[in-house]
Amino acid sequence: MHLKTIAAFVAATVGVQAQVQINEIFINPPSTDNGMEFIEFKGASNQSLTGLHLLMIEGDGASAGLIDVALDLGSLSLGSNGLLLWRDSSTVLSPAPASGTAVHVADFNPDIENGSNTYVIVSGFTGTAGVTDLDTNNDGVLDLTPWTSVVNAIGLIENDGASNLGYAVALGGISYGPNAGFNADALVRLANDANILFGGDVTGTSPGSFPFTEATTAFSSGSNVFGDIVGTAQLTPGSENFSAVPEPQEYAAIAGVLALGAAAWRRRANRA
Ligand SMILES: [Ca+2]
Ligand SMILES: [Ca+2]
Ligand SMILES: [Ca+2]
Ligand SMILES: [Ca+2]
Repeated sequence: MHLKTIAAFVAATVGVQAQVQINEIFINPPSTDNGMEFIEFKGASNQSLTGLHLLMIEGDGASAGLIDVALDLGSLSLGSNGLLLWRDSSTVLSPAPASGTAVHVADFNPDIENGSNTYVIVSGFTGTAGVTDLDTNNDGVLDLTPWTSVVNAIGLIENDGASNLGYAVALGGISYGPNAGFNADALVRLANDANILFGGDVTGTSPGSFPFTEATTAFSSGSNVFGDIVGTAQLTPGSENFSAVPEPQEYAAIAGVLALGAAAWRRRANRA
């Protein structure tokens, strides 16, 4: 096959939609949800979301597996900067979305549910929100998959001790929690590592800003802590997320610098 043909074949097979991610979600704003909840999507510049839905799958107790919400993304596109912000109100936001971001305003009805939930982008969805139960026996394993393919998935599992199920990992995504200290108000993919889902509690009132407040915020794939970003990291509805490095890696980097310094000192000492 000619190289150009291979490239076209790969593009057609993979599809640009494979790149769309749930980049940030404000699940549980302080006080009332209205005017503050949002979901941010990230992908290619001006990418069409034709054929895609965002599903919110219940993870709590006897309702586990129920598709609570199915947002039809089909008429939407990402902005020139690859971001789409779906928010529930047109009120002012601070910080304001980036100029290249596509902004879609439509209330979440119901509001984005707090608690254990899986958020997944699928193509070819054929289920019914409020009706279709994907986990008929509530064992954490999906029994139905009424879609053609899964594009992206994240999940939050809360720490209330009751039955809390998540489906994100089984769908190829990442799951956050449970965290012993708190249930995250918001989830953010780090700008410097999209495989790290950062979560924490935030403070603030409409129109923002919404800085993270927890000193013990952790990420999904381990017990790493980001205490040093508290006070600087905040939600970025419609603009690029913040970057952060988990503290164990910072310690490793510091240890590396110290080792280099010690080696240099030894070299100097040896010359003396
Ligand atoms: Ca909410
Ligand atoms: Ca099941
Ligand atoms: Ca069920
Ligand atoms: Ca953002």
